[in-house]
Amino acid sequence: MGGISSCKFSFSISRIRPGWMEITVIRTSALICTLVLILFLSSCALPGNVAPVPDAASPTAVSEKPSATTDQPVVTEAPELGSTQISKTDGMTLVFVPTGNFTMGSDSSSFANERPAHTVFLDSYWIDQTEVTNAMFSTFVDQSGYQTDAEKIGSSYVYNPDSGSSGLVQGADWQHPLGPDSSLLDLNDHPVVHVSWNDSQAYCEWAGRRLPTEAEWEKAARGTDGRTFPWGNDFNGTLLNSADVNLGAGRGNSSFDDDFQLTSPVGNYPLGISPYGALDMAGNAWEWVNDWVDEAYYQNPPSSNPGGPTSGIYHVVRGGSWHDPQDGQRVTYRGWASPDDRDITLGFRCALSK
Ligand SMILES: [Ca+2]
Ligand SMILES: [Ca+2]
Repeated sequence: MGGISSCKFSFSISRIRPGWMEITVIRTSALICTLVLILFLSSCALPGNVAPVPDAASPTAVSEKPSATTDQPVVTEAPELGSTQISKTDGMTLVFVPTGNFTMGSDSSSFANERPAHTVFLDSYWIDQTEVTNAMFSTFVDQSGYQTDAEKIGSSYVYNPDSGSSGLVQGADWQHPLGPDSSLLDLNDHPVVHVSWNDSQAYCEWAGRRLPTEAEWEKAARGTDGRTFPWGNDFNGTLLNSADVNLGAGRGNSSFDDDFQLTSPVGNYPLGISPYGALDMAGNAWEWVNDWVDEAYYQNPPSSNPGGPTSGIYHVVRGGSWHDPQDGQRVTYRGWASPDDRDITLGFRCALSK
């Protein structure tokens, strides 16, 4: 696929395209859950902070719940809504998504690839609270010697705020997000970008996790009440990093100021939290999921734990980015890209079955 310049929908920076896909319908006391999660998460891990990498003595993957009386974590036997754990490998906080049905897709979407809405059952799982950061990816590369596709190919797609267009830049990669003269200075807690599906898969495997399926991604973003955005049904440009007044070239939505032109620190918008406590599910970086693209599969998927098509040409990307306006930030919106595609909007998060 081509790069940013060849996208098929006007607001995407990359070859990410809108799609075809499924729906989610959720019901829950989502508002109450969200408020509880906000209070809990704001007391421990989130806003704008990357969870520190624990030392060797730190427990791994401990299911924790906040205590009503002491605010101290209490170990529970069985994880439940609100449970978190911290990866010993990369320090990522994971949030728990309980077993059950949700509604995937949207009958009201103008994009055929999001239709029809259908009920999907998923076993419980964990998903990263935020996108994987540059600091985390640096640890991965330091320990593994991994070289990304952008580094092997020698280029990636970068956005030019002055022109509002994007193009292939020689020497652009995850360590040089704006080109060879740029660096990760002050970007340690921003999502790693310029990473391909191949790179994302390799990271998650190193971390002892895996890429989420498309269904897992959507449930984690949406919960069970069929909402349009992680926080509810109405768009609010202060709850995420999207194409706001800072985007440049008059291309963003001047009604909102989210403080960032490009990526923002992960977890920077705690009020944009999903029903399960995940952040940046809308905006900041696009996120690779494991699934290949296959419209027939989407329109007639297994009703239980769909693992995605067995083969394909493109992989699905979800959630929109700092470069995309409101419509691309919907939880049902589907983009796609080739496994080695990469650009300054593309990142990922991982998931864990148990
Ligand atoms: Ca922005
Ligand atoms: Ca995101």
